[in-house]
This record gives sequence, C-alpha cells and structure tokens, in this order.
Amino acid sequence: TRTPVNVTVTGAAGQIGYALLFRIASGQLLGPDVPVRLRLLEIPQAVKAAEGTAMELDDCAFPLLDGIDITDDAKTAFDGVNVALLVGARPRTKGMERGDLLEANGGIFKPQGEAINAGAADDVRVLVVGNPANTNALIAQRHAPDVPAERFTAMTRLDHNRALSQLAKKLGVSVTDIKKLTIWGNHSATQYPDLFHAEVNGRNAAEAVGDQAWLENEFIPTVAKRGAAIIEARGASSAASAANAAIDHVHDWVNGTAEGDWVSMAVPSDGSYGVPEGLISSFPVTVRDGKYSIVQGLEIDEFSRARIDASVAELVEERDAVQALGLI
Ligand code: NAX
Repeated sequence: TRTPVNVTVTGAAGQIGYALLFRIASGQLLGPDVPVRLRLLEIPQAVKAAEGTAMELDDCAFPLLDGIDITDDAKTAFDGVNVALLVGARPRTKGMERGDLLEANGGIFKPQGEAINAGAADDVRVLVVGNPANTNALIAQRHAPDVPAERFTAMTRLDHNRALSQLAKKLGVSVTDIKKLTIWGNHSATQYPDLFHAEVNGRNAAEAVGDQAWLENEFIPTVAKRGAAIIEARGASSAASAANAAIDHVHDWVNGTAEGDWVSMAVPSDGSYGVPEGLISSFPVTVRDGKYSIVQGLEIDEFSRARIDASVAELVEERDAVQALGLI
C-alpha cells in the first residue's frame, strides 16, 4: 500500500471547506489509489465546527482516509504537508478599505508561508483559494524562501470552468468539445477569459462565435462577474463550484493535463507574455510529470494585449500595496 499523502486545508470549517473535504477524502483530489491524511487548520473559534465536519468524515468510512488532525496552529498544520489548500482568508467587510483587507490577509498568509517554509515536505504544492488569491499566494511565497517559488499557485480554475460552460452554452456544444481556453491575469473582475486561442471541435473559438459584441459585452463580463451573480441568486458565495475547481487544479497539477489541451493556473511569472517576473498571474499551462509549464509562443493581438495588461496592472498595484505595508 502507498504511504498517505498529507493534505492540509485551511478554513476547513468554512463553506468551501465543507464542500472540499469529502471529495478529497473520497479520492477525487489525488486519485482512487492514493490514501490521504487530512490536516484541518482553523481559527480557535471555528475548531469545534471543524471537529463536527471531521465527525461526518469519519461517518463516511472513506477507505482512502488515513486520519484527520485538527489544529489552530499553522506550524502543526503544515508539518510534513504535501498538498496545502489555503482556503481560509479574511473577507472584505463593509467599510473596509483595500489596504485593510490586504493587511488582514497579510496577517494570515505571512505566518502560513513561514510555517510551510519550516515544515513542508520537499514535494509540497500550494494552492491559494482565499481572496485576494493571487496576492495572498505572493505573500505566502515570499515568506517561504526555501520552497521553490513555482510551488505557490493561486486558483483561477473556477473562472476557467465558468468560461467553458458559458461558451458551451452559447455554441450548443459540450464542454468536452472545447480546448485551450485561457484565463489571464488576476482572479478578480479584471481577469481576461481568452477565446482567441481556444478551439471548439478543432475550430478557433472566437471565429466559431463570430460575434465580437457578444464576446466583449456578454461573455467576458458574465465570467468575470459570475461570483457576484451567484451571491445574488444563492444568498451565499460560490462554494461547491469553488471546491470543484480546487480539486481540478490540484488533480491536474499532480496527474497532468490532457494531450492537446491546457488549463488555467495563476503561477509565478517567469516574464512570459510581458507579465513582470514573480507576479502570481494566471496563464495557460500544461502539466507533465507533476510539473507545470506556461504555454509559450501564443500570438497576442491588440484586444487581448490590452485586457491582459489591465489585469496585470492590477496585480502590480496589489503587489506594490503589500510591499508598502511591509507584508513582503
Ligand atoms: P467562509 O467564510 O465560509 O470560510 C472561511 C473559513 O476560514 C472560516 O471558517 C474561517 O474561520 C477560516 N479562517 C479565517 N482565518 C483563518 C486562518 N488564519 N487560518 C485558518 N482558517 C481561517 O468562506 P468560503 O466561502 O469558504 O471562502 C473561502 C475563501 O475563498 C474566501 O476568501 C473567498 O473569497 C474565496 N473564494 C475564492 C475563489 C477563487 O476562485 N479563487 C472562489 C470562491 C471564493 O469566493
């Protein structure tokens, strides 16, 4: 039998945590033959709720679930961690300025980065889900100097999946008919879902749509504002779909992407496509042998260039703001 993989989930008592943990424990994160040991990190007031979730996990009698530890201490939570899912974050509340939000999250992601640096396994992979995800990932990464920078990623897979679904609906095709869709930039309203490199049954997706007005005025804003639309309809933010995207992100990072396709991941830039080095920005990536690479050589036209630049400019602003606050 294989040795269990240590998976740490922060914000485990939250709504994404509740949708995520059962799928991890059932084998959907790493595969049907990989046992997992779960570590749940919560703030002290939410430990009891996390214990309740752990009771339910026990009650599922998942064959692959090797054990569950619950803690409010980051060092304990990340000791020996192989896969870290950083979901817990400080949400923006009424009257909160952006600086306050970044500062509050710096107070979470700095110590978590330090704890990952101190105790994580050599093969650790980190996915930041908690918003502002790209910049929270940057903060954690900068406080983990001994971990290769490329192990820190942020989630734009939910945006990617949303874009797949919107396009499939528009064209009356299945999501499996669509390949090479890309989310560029920040996981925020400035993100750029790109159809110009995407293919629908082998045909260029933007051409298949053939309607620039739909692309600009419907598709892009619908994908970018989908989170707000879910809150409006459901009275709560995306949870099961966010958990699903986190599963997809890590699953593909570990197990690889399909031949002839790619996925979107926010990863530290190597300067590709003019994105300043080190910024954690979303790119098209392929994965082979557990390592991702940014897809190279795509031609970026003027329309796409302006959209990518605008989202990257926002990431630069966020980075400069956390730098000014002394968080990185
Ligand atoms: P909830 O408020 O339901 O849960 C968050 C949990 O995190 C709470 O239980 C809280 O106690 C815990 N927490 C807070 N600080 C912590 C710390 N320092 N250590 C450990 N746990 C801590 O939020 P939920 O709906 O689960 O969303 C979690 C995060 O995901 C939010 O920041 C949200 O904005 C973000 N999202 C990111 C998405 C993405 O695509 N990247 C999409 C979905 C979601 O909006």
